[in-house]
Amino acid sequence: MTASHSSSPLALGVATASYQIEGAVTEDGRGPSIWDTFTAQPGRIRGGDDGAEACDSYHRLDDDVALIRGLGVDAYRFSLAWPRIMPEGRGRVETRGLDYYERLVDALLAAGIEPVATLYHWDLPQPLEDAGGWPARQTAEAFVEYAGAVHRRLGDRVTSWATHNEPWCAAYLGYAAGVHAPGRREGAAGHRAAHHLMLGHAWAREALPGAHVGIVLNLAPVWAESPEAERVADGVDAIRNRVWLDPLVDGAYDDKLLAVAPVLADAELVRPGDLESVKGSADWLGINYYTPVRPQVAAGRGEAHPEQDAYPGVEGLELVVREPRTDIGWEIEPRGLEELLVQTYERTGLPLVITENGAACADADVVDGRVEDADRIDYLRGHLAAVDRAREAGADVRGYFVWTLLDNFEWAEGYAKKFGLVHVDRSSPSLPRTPKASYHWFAEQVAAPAQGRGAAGLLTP
Ligand code: PNW
Repeated sequence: MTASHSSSPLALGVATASYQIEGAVTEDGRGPSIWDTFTAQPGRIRGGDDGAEACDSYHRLDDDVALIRGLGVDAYRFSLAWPRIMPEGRGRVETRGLDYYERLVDALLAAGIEPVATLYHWDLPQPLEDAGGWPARQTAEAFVEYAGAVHRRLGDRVTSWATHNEPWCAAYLGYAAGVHAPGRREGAAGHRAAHHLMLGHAWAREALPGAHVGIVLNLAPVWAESPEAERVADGVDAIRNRVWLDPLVDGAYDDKLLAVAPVLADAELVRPGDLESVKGSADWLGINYYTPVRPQVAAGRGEAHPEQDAYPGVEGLELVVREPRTDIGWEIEPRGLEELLVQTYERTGLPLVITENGAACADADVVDGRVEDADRIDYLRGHLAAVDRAREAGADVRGYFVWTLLDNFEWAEGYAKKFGLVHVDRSSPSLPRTPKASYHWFAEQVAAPAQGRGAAGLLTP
Protein backbone atom coordinates (compact mmCIF):
# COMPACT_ATOMS: atom_id res chain seq x y z
CA MET A 1 0.00 0.00 0.00
CA THR A 2 1.40 3.35 -0.94
CA ALA A 3 -1.39 5.85 -1.45
CA SER A 4 -2.81 7.37 1.71
CA HIS A 5 -6.58 7.63 1.76
CA SER A 6 -6.75 9.78 4.83
CA SER A 7 -7.62 12.81 2.74
CA SER A 8 -10.76 11.29 1.15
CA PRO A 9 -13.90 12.03 3.16
CA LEU A 10 -15.30 9.57 5.66
CA ALA A 11 -19.11 9.51 5.62
CA LEU A 12 -20.76 9.06 9.01
CA GLY A 13 -24.02 7.25 9.49
CA VAL A 14 -26.23 5.09 11.64
CA ALA A 15 -27.57 1.58 10.94
CA THR A 16 -30.62 -0.57 11.71
CA ALA A 17 -32.23 -3.82 10.52
CA SER A 18 -35.83 -4.58 9.61
CA TYR A 19 -36.74 -7.37 12.07
CA GLN A 20 -35.03 -5.56 14.94
CA ILE A 21 -37.08 -2.35 14.66
CA GLU A 22 -40.16 -2.65 12.45
CA GLY A 23 -42.73 -4.75 14.30
CA ALA A 24 -46.03 -4.97 12.36
CA VAL A 25 -45.18 -8.53 11.40
CA THR A 26 -48.60 -9.40 10.00
CA GLU A 27 -49.38 -6.07 8.42
CA ASP A 28 -49.82 -5.16 4.74
CA GLY A 29 -49.46 -8.73 3.58
CA ARG A 30 -46.10 -9.51 5.23
CA GLY A 31 -45.50 -13.26 5.40
CA PRO A 32 -43.80 -15.08 8.27
CA SER A 33 -40.02 -15.13 8.51
CA ILE A 34 -37.73 -17.64 10.22
CA TRP A 35 -37.36 -15.15 13.08
CA ASP A 36 -41.11 -15.14 13.73
CA THR A 37 -40.99 -18.92 13.91
CA PHE A 38 -37.80 -19.10 15.97
CA THR A 39 -38.88 -16.51 18.55
CA ALA A 40 -42.13 -18.44 19.09
CA GLN A 41 -40.18 -21.50 20.26
CA PRO A 42 -39.79 -21.63 24.07
CA GLY A 43 -36.26 -21.12 25.37
CA ARG A 44 -34.77 -19.66 22.22
CA ILE A 45 -34.74 -15.97 23.18
CA ARG A 46 -33.83 -14.37 26.49
CA GLY A 47 -37.01 -13.34 28.28
CA GLY A 48 -39.17 -15.00 25.62
CA ASP A 49 -39.00 -11.77 23.60
CA ASP A 50 -39.87 -11.47 19.91
CA GLY A 51 -39.97 -8.84 17.16
CA ALA A 52 -43.76 -8.65 16.85
CA GLU A 53 -43.76 -5.07 18.08
CA ALA A 54 -40.03 -4.22 18.20
CA CYS A 55 -39.73 -0.41 17.99
CA ASP A 56 -42.89 -0.20 15.87
CA SER A 57 -40.84 1.62 13.27
CA TYR A 58 -43.25 0.43 10.58
CA HIS A 59 -45.72 2.95 11.98
CA ARG A 60 -43.19 5.57 13.08
CA LEU A 61 -41.26 6.21 9.96
CA ASP A 62 -41.52 9.97 10.34
CA ASP A 63 -40.37 9.93 13.99
CA ASP A 64 -37.39 7.75 13.13
CA VAL A 65 -36.37 9.80 10.11
CA ALA A 66 -36.55 12.89 12.33
CA LEU A 67 -34.14 11.20 14.76
CA ILE A 68 -31.77 10.36 11.91
CA ARG A 69 -31.97 13.93 10.63
CA GLY A 70 -31.26 15.22 14.11
CA LEU A 71 -27.90 13.44 14.02
CA GLY A 72 -27.01 15.28 10.83
CA VAL A 73 -25.52 12.09 9.40
CA ASP A 74 -24.51 11.63 5.77
CA ALA A 75 -26.09 8.20 5.38
CA TYR A 76 -28.57 5.74 6.88
CA ARG A 77 -28.15 2.00 6.54
CA PHE A 78 -31.37 -0.04 6.81
CA SER A 79 -32.53 -3.46 5.65
CA LEU A 80 -35.61 -4.57 3.74
CA ALA A 81 -37.79 -7.40 5.01
CA TRP A 82 -37.93 -10.01 2.25
CA PRO A 83 -41.25 -11.42 3.62
CA ARG A 84 -42.90 -8.00 3.25
CA ILE A 85 -42.00 -7.92 -0.42
CA MET A 86 -42.31 -11.61 -1.35
CA PRO A 87 -44.45 -13.25 1.33
CA GLU A 88 -43.97 -16.67 -0.25
CA GLY A 89 -40.26 -16.08 -0.73
CA ARG A 90 -40.47 -15.96 -4.51
CA GLY A 91 -43.02 -15.19 -7.18
CA ARG A 92 -45.78 -12.81 -6.15
CA VAL A 93 -44.67 -9.29 -5.15
CA GLU A 94 -46.51 -7.48 -2.33
CA THR A 95 -46.44 -3.86 -3.42
CA ARG A 96 -47.54 -2.54 -0.01
CA GLY A 97 -44.23 -3.80 1.37
CA LEU A 98 -42.31 -1.94 -1.31
CA ASP A 99 -44.41 1.17 -0.65
CA TYR A 100 -43.07 1.35 2.90
CA TYR A 101 -39.43 1.31 1.82
CA GLU A 102 -40.14 3.77 -0.95
CA ARG A 103 -41.55 6.20 1.62
CA LEU A 104 -38.46 5.71 3.75
CA VAL A 105 -36.06 6.26 0.85
CA ASP A 106 -37.89 9.36 -0.33
CA ALA A 107 -37.89 10.82 3.18
CA LEU A 108 -34.15 10.22 3.47
CA LEU A 109 -33.38 11.73 0.10
CA ALA A 110 -35.55 14.76 0.87
CA ALA A 111 -33.42 15.25 3.99
CA GLY A 112 -30.16 14.91 2.06
CA ILE A 113 -29.31 11.56 3.67
CA GLU A 114 -27.91 8.80 1.49
CA PRO A 115 -29.85 5.52 1.81
CA VAL A 116 -27.70 2.38 2.03
CA ALA A 117 -29.99 -0.61 1.57
CA THR A 118 -29.25 -4.12 2.82
CA LEU A 119 -31.31 -6.79 1.08
CA TYR A 120 -30.90 -9.60 3.60
CA HIS A 121 -30.50 -9.05 7.32
CA TRP A 122 -31.61 -12.55 8.36
CA ASP A 123 -35.40 -12.44 7.98
CA LEU A 124 -35.75 -15.30 5.50
CA PRO A 125 -39.33 -16.02 4.41
CA GLN A 126 -40.47 -19.13 6.29
CA PRO A 127 -41.67 -20.92 3.11
CA LEU A 128 -38.10 -20.88 1.83
CA GLU A 129 -36.83 -22.40 5.06
CA ASP A 130 -39.51 -25.07 4.79
CA ALA A 131 -38.10 -25.88 1.35
CA GLY A 132 -34.56 -26.31 2.76
CA GLY A 133 -33.37 -22.81 3.66
CA TRP A 134 -29.87 -21.55 2.83
CA PRO A 135 -28.37 -25.06 2.76
CA ALA A 136 -30.50 -25.54 -0.39
CA ARG A 137 -29.40 -24.00 -3.68
CA GLN A 138 -32.85 -22.79 -4.71
CA THR A 139 -32.79 -20.25 -1.85
CA ALA A 140 -30.00 -18.42 -3.71
CA GLU A 141 -32.18 -18.46 -6.84
CA ALA A 142 -35.12 -17.02 -4.88
CA PHE A 143 -32.86 -14.30 -3.48
CA VAL A 144 -32.12 -13.10 -7.01
CA GLU A 145 -35.86 -12.80 -7.75
CA TYR A 146 -36.35 -10.78 -4.59
CA ALA A 147 -33.34 -8.54 -5.28
CA GLY A 148 -34.64 -7.82 -8.77
CA ALA A 149 -38.10 -6.89 -7.49
CA VAL A 150 -36.64 -4.45 -4.97
CA HIS A 151 -34.27 -2.93 -7.46
CA ARG A 152 -36.99 -2.39 -10.04
CA ARG A 153 -38.83 -0.20 -7.54
CA LEU A 154 -35.94 1.58 -5.80
CA GLY A 155 -32.98 1.31 -8.15
CA ASP A 156 -33.56 4.76 -9.60
CA ARG A 157 -33.04 6.33 -6.16
CA VAL A 158 -30.78 3.99 -4.20
CA THR A 159 -27.27 3.50 -5.56
CA SER A 160 -25.51 1.90 -2.57
CA TRP A 161 -26.65 -1.67 -1.93
CA ALA A 162 -25.48 -4.50 0.29
CA THR A 163 -26.70 -7.98 -0.52
CA HIS A 164 -26.20 -9.84 2.78
CA ASN A 165 -25.53 -8.78 6.34
CA GLU A 166 -23.05 -11.02 8.17
CA PRO A 167 -23.44 -14.29 6.28
CA TRP A 168 -21.28 -15.90 9.00
CA CYS A 169 -24.15 -15.34 11.45
CA ALA A 170 -26.82 -16.44 8.97
CA ALA A 171 -24.92 -19.61 8.07
CA TYR A 172 -23.13 -20.68 11.23
CA LEU A 173 -25.15 -19.19 14.10
CA GLY A 174 -28.33 -20.21 12.26
CA TYR A 175 -27.55 -23.68 10.90
CA ALA A 176 -24.50 -24.94 12.86
CA ALA A 177 -24.68 -23.45 16.37
CA GLY A 178 -28.47 -23.10 16.41
CA VAL A 179 -28.44 -19.89 18.45
CA HIS A 180 -30.04 -17.85 15.66
CA ALA A 181 -32.97 -18.73 13.41
CA PRO A 182 -33.73 -21.27 12.11
CA GLY A 183 -31.95 -22.94 15.05
CA ARG A 184 -30.50 -25.96 13.28
CA ARG A 185 -27.38 -27.64 14.66
CA GLU A 186 -25.59 -29.33 11.76
CA GLY A 187 -22.06 -28.23 10.91
CA ALA A 188 -22.23 -29.26 7.25
CA ALA A 189 -25.49 -27.32 6.81
CA GLY A 190 -23.58 -24.23 7.97
CA HIS A 191 -20.97 -24.69 5.24
CA ARG A 192 -23.63 -25.35 2.61
CA ALA A 193 -25.46 -22.21 3.68
CA ALA A 194 -22.20 -20.24 3.43
CA HIS A 195 -21.70 -21.31 -0.17
CA HIS A 196 -25.26 -20.50 -1.19
CA LEU A 197 -25.20 -17.12 0.54
CA MET A 198 -22.12 -16.12 -1.49
CA LEU A 199 -23.64 -17.51 -4.66
CA GLY A 200 -26.86 -15.57 -4.02
CA HIS A 201 -24.80 -12.44 -3.44
CA ALA A 202 -22.94 -12.82 -6.73
CA TRP A 203 -26.05 -13.62 -8.76
CA ALA A 204 -28.01 -10.76 -7.17
CA ARG A 205 -25.31 -8.28 -8.18
CA GLU A 206 -26.03 -9.24 -11.78
CA ALA A 207 -29.71 -8.44 -11.12
CA LEU A 208 -28.90 -4.89 -9.96
CA PRO A 209 -27.67 -3.14 -13.09
CA GLY A 210 -25.88 0.13 -12.47
CA ALA A 211 -25.93 -0.30 -8.71
CA HIS A 212 -22.94 -0.12 -6.40
CA VAL A 213 -23.17 -3.54 -4.78
CA GLY A 214 -21.31 -4.73 -1.72
CA ILE A 215 -21.62 -7.38 0.94
CA VAL A 216 -21.41 -6.85 4.70
CA LEU A 217 -19.14 -9.30 6.53
CA ASN A 218 -18.43 -9.59 10.23
CA LEU A 219 -14.79 -10.27 9.66
CA ALA A 220 -12.66 -10.45 12.78
CA PRO A 221 -9.04 -10.25 13.74
CA VAL A 222 -8.20 -13.72 15.04
CA TRP A 223 -5.52 -13.64 17.72
CA ALA A 224 -4.23 -17.01 18.95
CA GLU A 225 -3.89 -16.99 22.74
CA SER A 226 -0.69 -19.08 22.60
CA PRO A 227 1.64 -20.71 20.05
CA GLU A 228 -0.22 -24.00 20.58
CA ALA A 229 -3.44 -22.30 19.56
CA GLU A 230 -2.22 -21.44 16.04
CA ARG A 231 -3.96 -24.52 14.63
CA VAL A 232 -7.41 -23.72 16.05
CA ALA A 233 -6.90 -20.04 15.27
CA ASP A 234 -6.29 -20.94 11.65
CA GLY A 235 -9.56 -22.91 11.61
CA VAL A 236 -11.44 -19.98 13.11
CA ASP A 237 -9.90 -17.60 10.57
CA ALA A 238 -10.99 -19.99 7.81
CA ILE A 239 -14.65 -19.90 8.83
CA ARG A 240 -14.90 -16.36 10.08
CA ASN A 241 -12.90 -14.65 7.31
CA ARG A 242 -11.53 -16.78 4.48
CA VAL A 243 -14.66 -18.70 3.51
CA TRP A 244 -16.03 -15.31 2.35
CA LEU A 245 -12.90 -13.45 1.21
CA ASP A 246 -11.17 -16.29 -0.67
CA PRO A 247 -13.97 -16.84 -3.20
CA LEU A 248 -14.47 -13.07 -3.53
CA VAL A 249 -10.80 -12.33 -4.17
CA ASP A 250 -9.38 -15.57 -5.59
CA GLY A 251 -12.47 -17.44 -6.81
CA ALA A 252 -11.38 -20.49 -4.79
CA TYR A 253 -11.66 -22.40 -1.54
CA ASP A 254 -8.10 -23.41 -0.63
CA ASP A 255 -6.95 -26.71 0.89
CA LYS A 256 -6.66 -25.37 4.42
CA LEU A 257 -10.27 -24.19 4.26
CA LEU A 258 -11.40 -27.52 2.79
CA ALA A 259 -9.69 -29.28 5.72
CA VAL A 260 -12.20 -27.70 8.14
CA ALA A 261 -15.08 -27.61 5.66
CA PRO A 262 -14.70 -30.78 3.54
CA VAL A 263 -18.25 -30.46 2.20
CA LEU A 264 -17.04 -27.47 0.16
CA ALA A 265 -15.13 -29.95 -2.00
CA ASP A 266 -18.42 -31.66 -2.93
CA ALA A 267 -19.02 -31.16 -6.66
CA GLU A 268 -22.79 -31.36 -6.15
CA LEU A 269 -22.58 -28.35 -3.84
CA VAL A 270 -19.87 -26.29 -5.50
CA ARG A 271 -20.71 -26.56 -9.18
CA PRO A 272 -18.62 -25.55 -12.17
CA GLY A 273 -18.74 -21.78 -12.54
CA ASP A 274 -19.89 -21.05 -8.98
CA LEU A 275 -16.58 -19.76 -7.67
CA GLU A 276 -15.86 -17.91 -10.89
CA SER A 277 -19.10 -15.97 -10.50
CA VAL A 278 -18.27 -15.07 -6.90
CA LYS A 279 -14.79 -13.84 -7.80
CA GLY A 280 -14.73 -10.05 -8.08
CA SER A 281 -18.46 -9.79 -7.30
CA ALA A 282 -18.25 -6.85 -4.86
CA ASP A 283 -17.83 -3.16 -5.64
CA TRP A 284 -17.27 -2.41 -1.97
CA LEU A 285 -16.99 -4.31 1.27
CA GLY A 286 -18.90 -3.64 4.48
CA ILE A 287 -17.25 -4.64 7.74
CA ASN A 288 -19.13 -5.00 11.01
CA TYR A 289 -16.70 -4.89 13.90
CA TYR A 290 -17.35 -5.25 17.61
CA THR A 291 -14.60 -7.37 19.13
CA PRO A 292 -11.56 -9.53 18.33
CA VAL A 293 -11.65 -13.35 18.47
CA ARG A 294 -9.09 -15.07 20.73
CA PRO A 295 -8.92 -18.83 20.22
CA GLN A 296 -7.17 -21.21 22.58
CA VAL A 297 -6.94 -24.97 22.81
CA ALA A 298 -9.75 -26.35 24.96
CA ALA A 299 -8.45 -27.35 28.37
CA GLY A 300 -11.17 -29.93 28.92
CA ARG A 301 -14.49 -29.10 30.45
CA GLY A 302 -14.05 -25.35 30.18
CA GLU A 303 -17.03 -23.10 30.22
CA ALA A 304 -18.58 -23.42 26.77
CA HIS A 305 -18.76 -20.18 24.83
CA PRO A 306 -22.04 -20.17 22.87
CA GLU A 307 -20.29 -19.23 19.63
CA GLN A 308 -17.89 -22.21 19.62
CA ASP A 309 -20.27 -24.39 17.65
CA ALA A 310 -20.31 -21.70 14.98
CA TYR A 311 -16.86 -22.90 13.88
CA PRO A 312 -17.75 -26.45 12.79
CA GLY A 313 -14.76 -28.61 11.91
CA VAL A 314 -12.42 -26.80 14.31
CA GLU A 315 -11.76 -29.45 16.96
CA GLY A 316 -10.73 -28.59 20.51
CA LEU A 317 -11.55 -24.90 20.30
CA GLU A 318 -12.21 -22.58 23.20
CA LEU A 319 -12.74 -18.83 22.87
CA VAL A 320 -11.25 -16.47 25.42
CA VAL A 321 -12.90 -13.16 26.18
CA ARG A 322 -10.63 -10.66 27.89
CA GLU A 323 -11.52 -7.53 29.83
CA PRO A 324 -12.77 -4.86 29.52
CA ARG A 325 -16.15 -5.93 28.15
CA THR A 326 -19.38 -4.30 27.12
CA ASP A 327 -22.73 -5.27 28.63
CA ILE A 328 -23.15 -8.10 26.10
CA GLY A 329 -19.83 -9.59 27.23
CA TRP A 330 -17.73 -8.65 24.21
CA GLU A 331 -14.14 -7.48 24.73
CA ILE A 332 -13.46 -3.82 23.91
CA GLU A 333 -10.38 -3.57 21.70
CA PRO A 334 -10.24 -0.76 19.10
CA ARG A 335 -6.86 -1.95 17.80
CA GLY A 336 -8.71 -4.94 16.37
CA LEU A 337 -10.61 -2.60 14.06
CA GLU A 338 -7.46 -0.81 12.95
CA GLU A 339 -5.71 -4.10 12.14
CA LEU A 340 -8.76 -5.51 10.40
CA LEU A 341 -9.17 -2.47 8.15
CA VAL A 342 -5.52 -2.38 7.13
CA GLN A 343 -5.33 -6.13 6.48
CA THR A 344 -8.67 -6.35 4.67
CA TYR A 345 -7.73 -3.48 2.39
CA GLU A 346 -4.40 -5.17 1.63
CA ARG A 347 -6.22 -8.42 0.90
CA THR A 348 -9.08 -7.05 -1.22
CA GLY A 349 -8.14 -3.60 -2.52
CA LEU A 350 -11.85 -2.76 -2.18
CA PRO A 351 -13.32 0.45 -0.78
CA LEU A 352 -14.28 -0.39 2.82
CA VAL A 353 -17.19 0.80 4.91
CA ILE A 354 -17.57 0.07 8.61
CA THR A 355 -21.24 -0.81 8.31
CA GLU A 356 -21.64 -1.48 12.06
CA ASN A 357 -19.73 -0.62 15.21
CA GLY A 358 -21.17 0.05 18.62
CA ALA A 359 -21.58 -1.06 22.20
CA ALA A 360 -24.22 -2.64 24.39
CA CYS A 361 -24.46 -0.68 27.63
CA ALA A 362 -26.51 -1.37 30.72
CA ASP A 363 -29.66 0.67 30.67
CA ALA A 364 -29.57 4.07 32.29
CA ASP A 365 -32.83 5.73 33.27
CA VAL A 366 -34.24 8.79 31.63
CA VAL A 367 -33.58 11.60 34.11
CA ASP A 368 -34.80 15.09 33.23
CA GLY A 369 -35.01 14.02 29.59
CA ARG A 370 -31.39 12.80 29.52
CA VAL A 371 -29.85 9.33 29.41
CA GLU A 372 -26.19 9.15 30.41
CA ASP A 373 -24.17 6.52 28.53
CA ALA A 374 -20.56 7.59 28.92
CA ASP A 375 -19.33 4.04 28.29
CA ARG A 376 -20.84 4.05 24.80
CA ILE A 377 -19.23 7.41 24.02
CA ASP A 378 -15.84 6.05 25.14
CA TYR A 379 -16.31 2.98 22.95
CA LEU A 380 -17.25 5.00 19.88
CA ARG A 381 -14.51 7.58 20.40
CA GLY A 382 -11.88 4.86 20.68
CA HIS A 383 -13.07 3.10 17.54
CA LEU A 384 -13.31 6.29 15.48
CA ALA A 385 -9.69 7.00 16.42
CA ALA A 386 -8.81 3.49 15.21
CA VAL A 387 -10.52 4.23 11.89
CA ASP A 388 -8.44 7.40 11.53
CA ARG A 389 -5.23 5.42 12.19
CA ALA A 390 -6.19 2.82 9.58
CA ARG A 391 -6.87 5.55 7.04
CA GLU A 392 -3.52 7.16 7.79
CA ALA A 393 -1.94 3.75 7.19
CA GLY A 394 -3.51 3.75 3.73
CA ALA A 395 -6.74 1.75 4.10
CA ASP A 396 -9.45 3.11 1.79
CA VAL A 397 -12.25 3.50 4.35
CA ARG A 398 -15.23 5.47 3.03
CA GLY A 399 -17.78 5.31 5.81
CA TYR A 400 -18.51 4.54 9.45
CA PHE A 401 -21.97 3.56 10.71
CA VAL A 402 -22.87 3.35 14.38
CA TRP A 403 -24.88 0.32 15.39
CA THR A 404 -27.57 1.37 16.14
CA LEU A 405 -30.17 4.15 16.06
CA LEU A 406 -32.63 2.69 18.59
CA ASP A 407 -32.57 0.25 21.48
CA ASN A 408 -34.10 -2.71 19.65
CA PHE A 409 -34.65 -6.48 19.39
CA GLU A 410 -31.14 -7.83 19.89
CA TRP A 411 -31.75 -11.36 18.45
CA ALA A 412 -31.11 -14.14 20.98
CA GLU A 413 -30.67 -11.49 23.70
CA GLY A 414 -34.15 -10.07 23.21
CA TYR A 415 -34.59 -6.49 24.41
CA ALA A 416 -32.18 -6.93 27.33
CA LYS A 417 -29.06 -5.75 25.49
CA LYS A 418 -29.17 -2.16 24.30
CA PHE A 419 -27.02 -0.75 21.51
CA GLY A 420 -29.09 2.36 20.73
CA LEU A 421 -28.06 5.98 20.52
CA VAL A 422 -31.73 6.49 21.35
CA HIS A 423 -33.46 5.00 24.39
CA VAL A 424 -36.83 3.32 23.79
CA ASP A 425 -39.04 2.98 26.85
CA ARG A 426 -40.68 -0.44 26.50
CA SER A 427 -42.67 0.00 29.70
CA SER A 428 -44.80 2.59 27.98
CA PRO A 429 -47.24 1.46 25.26
CA SER A 430 -46.28 4.45 23.13
CA LEU A 431 -42.59 3.34 23.08
CA PRO A 432 -41.27 6.87 23.67
CA ARG A 433 -37.83 7.63 22.25
CA THR A 434 -35.22 9.67 24.14
CA PRO A 435 -31.86 10.52 22.56
CA LYS A 436 -29.01 9.49 24.88
CA ALA A 437 -25.86 11.46 25.62
CA SER A 438 -24.12 9.39 22.93
CA TYR A 439 -26.65 10.62 20.36
CA HIS A 440 -25.73 14.22 21.11
CA TRP A 441 -22.04 13.34 21.15
CA PHE A 442 -22.24 11.63 17.76
CA ALA A 443 -24.16 14.58 16.32
CA GLU A 444 -21.27 16.80 17.43
CA GLN A 445 -18.77 14.56 15.64
CA VAL A 446 -20.79 14.86 12.47
CA ALA A 447 -21.19 18.62 12.79
CA ALA A 448 -17.58 19.44 13.68
CA PRO A 449 -15.67 17.02 11.53
CA ALA A 450 -12.26 15.94 12.67
CA GLN A 451 -9.46 15.88 10.15
CA GLY A 452 -10.52 14.19 6.94
CA ARG A 453 -14.13 13.59 7.91
CA GLY A 454 -17.13 15.10 6.24
CA ALA A 455 -20.04 14.54 3.95
CA ALA A 456 -19.48 12.33 0.94
CA GLY A 457 -21.21 10.59 -1.90
CA LEU A 458 -20.59 7.51 0.18
CA LEU A 459 -19.74 4.87 -2.37
CA THR A 460 -20.02 6.55 -5.69
CA PRO A 461 -16.64 6.01 -7.32
C1 PNW B 1 -24.69 -8.07 14.46
N1 PNW B 1 -22.34 -13.19 17.70
O1 PNW B 1 -25.14 -9.25 15.07
C2 PNW B 1 -25.87 -7.71 13.58
O2 PNW B 1 -25.56 -7.33 12.27
C3 PNW B 1 -26.83 -6.77 14.22
O3 PNW B 1 -28.11 -7.05 13.71
C4 PNW B 1 -26.74 -6.91 15.73
O4 PNW B 1 -27.74 -6.25 16.41
C5 PNW B 1 -25.35 -6.43 16.12
O5 PNW B 1 -24.35 -7.16 15.44
C6 PNW B 1 -25.08 -6.51 17.62
O6 PNW B 1 -25.11 -7.85 18.03
C7 PNW B 1 -24.37 -10.17 15.71
O7 PNW B 1 -22.96 -13.88 18.55
C8 PNW B 1 -25.03 -10.99 16.63
O8 PNW B 1 -21.14 -13.40 17.41
C9 PNW B 1 -24.35 -11.99 17.27
C10 PNW B 1 -23.03 -12.18 17.01
C11 PNW B 1 -22.34 -11.37 16.10
C12 PNW B 1 -23.04 -10.36 15.46
